[in-house]
Amino acid sequence: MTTPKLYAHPFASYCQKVLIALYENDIAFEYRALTPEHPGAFSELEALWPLKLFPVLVDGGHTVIEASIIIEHLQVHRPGPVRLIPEDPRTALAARFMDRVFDNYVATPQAKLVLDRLRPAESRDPFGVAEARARLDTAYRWLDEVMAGREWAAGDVFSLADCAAARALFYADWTHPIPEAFANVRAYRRRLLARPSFARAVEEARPYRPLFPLGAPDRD
Ligand SMILES: N[C@@H](CCC(=O)N[C@@H](CS)C(=O)NCC(=O)O)C(=O)O
Repeated sequence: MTTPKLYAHPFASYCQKVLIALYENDIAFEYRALTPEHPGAFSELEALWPLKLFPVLVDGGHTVIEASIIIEHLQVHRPGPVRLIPEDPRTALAARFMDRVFDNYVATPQAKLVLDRLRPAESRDPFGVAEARARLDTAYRWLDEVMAGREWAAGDVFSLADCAAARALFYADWTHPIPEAFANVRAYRRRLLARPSFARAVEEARPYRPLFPLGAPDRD
């Protein structure tokens, strides 16, 4: 069996989602890091996926795109002791739903706030930024109720949804802090930071913190 290749950047939110999955099951891979030390990696990525978004996994004959689909692929082709797509179909459905929640309603508005800062001053979108902040506030409030009775996003077991949640809540709290009143969300974010797979991804990304467009806070 050949070693899969991952095109990714250590500091990128969607890449960390997949790195967590790889680390959870100790899956060996060749890291085609999209960093200046690997000048050819970006043109290889572009040849694989014209949209040039990352992560992309190349595994045998498969070019696998979209972080959630990569994690689904790993479950099928490289299963390990940690089932990130739960065996019980109802729990799997809950995991997939919460995965969508973290990508669509936490990571997406968080990215809006960051990407707006990268625009030329005259092309900024204050209305869209206000909408994104309001969406994050609503998502935090909803999540606080959901997480009141759960250790992990889909219940008792660590899953795809927690891979999505870890980096989404990590960067969302930097960007639009989670209010202290939402103690369940804050405690869940701390649990995620203590999970060895995510702790490793955070450590590997630490040198890149000066790249954070809003200025990284002096904390995890
Ligand atoms: N829906 C994609 C999103 C991937 C994505 O937005 N990746 C970011 C890095 S976290 C990216 O490629 N940014 C570069 C760009 O927008 O040109 C997924 O789930 O993998």
